[in-house]
Parts: sequence; structure tokens; C-alpha cells
Amino acid sequence: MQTPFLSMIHRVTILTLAAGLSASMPVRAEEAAPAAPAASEPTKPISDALPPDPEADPFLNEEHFVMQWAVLGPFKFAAEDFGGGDQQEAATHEFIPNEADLTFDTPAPEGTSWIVKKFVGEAQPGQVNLEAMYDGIDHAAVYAVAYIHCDKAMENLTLWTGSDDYITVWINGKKVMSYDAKRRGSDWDQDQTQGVTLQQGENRIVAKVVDVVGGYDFYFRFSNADDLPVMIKPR
Ligand SMILES: [Ca+2]
Ligand SMILES: [Ca+2]
Repeated sequence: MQTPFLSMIHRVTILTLAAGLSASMPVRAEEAAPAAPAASEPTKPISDALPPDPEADPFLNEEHFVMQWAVLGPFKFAAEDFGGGDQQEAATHEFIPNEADLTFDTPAPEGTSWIVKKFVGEAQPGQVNLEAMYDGIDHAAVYAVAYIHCDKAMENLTLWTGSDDYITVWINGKKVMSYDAKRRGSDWDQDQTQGVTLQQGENRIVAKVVDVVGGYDFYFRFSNADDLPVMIKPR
């Protein structure tokens, strides 16, 4: 979304340089300044949720986790904010107004940006590594947004989350879980939330993930009533 502005600066810079050159060299500005290639806009991250395949590999792998996210951040705070220490209040702080209604079309506030990425688990399958993405950041929050498409409604699912440190999840604007008890290292399946529904068509997932210090990542998957993992296929 910054592309038009950036490419305008790029163009102006090139044209200015070209104007300087043209004083001494017979070069037409149009020839010296080919149009900058348009940077690709981040596209809305959509994945398809498919019913569990009973014949599939029973061990968890990358296909069982939501790995494609649009991440809005970072929202930085200070070590002494939110009472210091484990800073649990950061987990319930709204870093952007109406966080439950956040969509990929929400403009990024100053100092933040949207990054769309298909993550690859580094520590183990399913890890969405924000510490690596933000170069070892501490005292920060992000909102990770994903759109999950279902051909048919999927009811009575269990949502399995893990996080370093805190995580809150909204599905279609409704809060379904929050972990804000204590700083922790992450693993998959740390939190179990039963009775989750994915509706037919598009589902908007918003996960707020907060880091105090140290590692910063999360895990996100669903299973059905038979405890078989829902398959997630990024488009
Ligand atoms: Ca960190
Ligand atoms: Ca941490």
C-alpha cells in the first residue's frame, strides 16, 4: 500500500538525476528514466480448510497449521509499560482501535506495516516465527490476520494454539480464546479451545501476539471432533 508513494519518490529521484545529467549529456529524460517496475502489492492471505483425511500421515506437519498470515506491526511498548515484569496487561491492551474488527484492508498506523508471508516452521512444523521476522524484537505486539475459506461449515472444532508470549484470538469478530497468564516459551497445542465453528465461505482470523522478551512466535491449528487435524491449504 506504500507502493504508489515509494515509486513516486523513486521516479522523482531518477528524473532529478536525469535532469542533472542532461545538462552535460544529450540524453532525453524519458530514455534515461525507464518506468520503475511496480512492486507487487501484498495480497490478501487466503487458505482453504479441508476436512481431515483419515488416510493421511497421523503426525502433525506443516499442512495442519495456518502458515499464511498478513502481519500488522510491530506495535512497540516500553519495558516499564503495563506494570513491568511479565507485562500481562499488554495482552489485553488494544494497540489499534476495534482490534476484533481488524481486516487486511485496515490502514497500517504510522510506524507499522502489513507483511504477508507464508511462514515455514523453523523450530518445528507450524512455528510462525515473529522473532526472526522482526530481527530479535522485544516489547512488541502484532496482529496476524488470516482468511480461511470453507466449502461447508465446520462445527465443533478444537482450536489448538501455542505462543511466546501471549496470544488472543478472534474468529469472525468474536473472541474465542486468550492466554495472558505468564510469560512462556512456545510449543504447539499449549492451549485447547473447544466448540469452535468455521462458517461456510470466508472466515476472518485475527491473532494478537505479544512478546515481552526472548523468543516470539506462535502456533495455530484446528482439529475436528474425532481429534483429527483439519488440513489447511494456502492459495
Ligand atoms: Ca523477542
Ligand atoms: Ca518471549
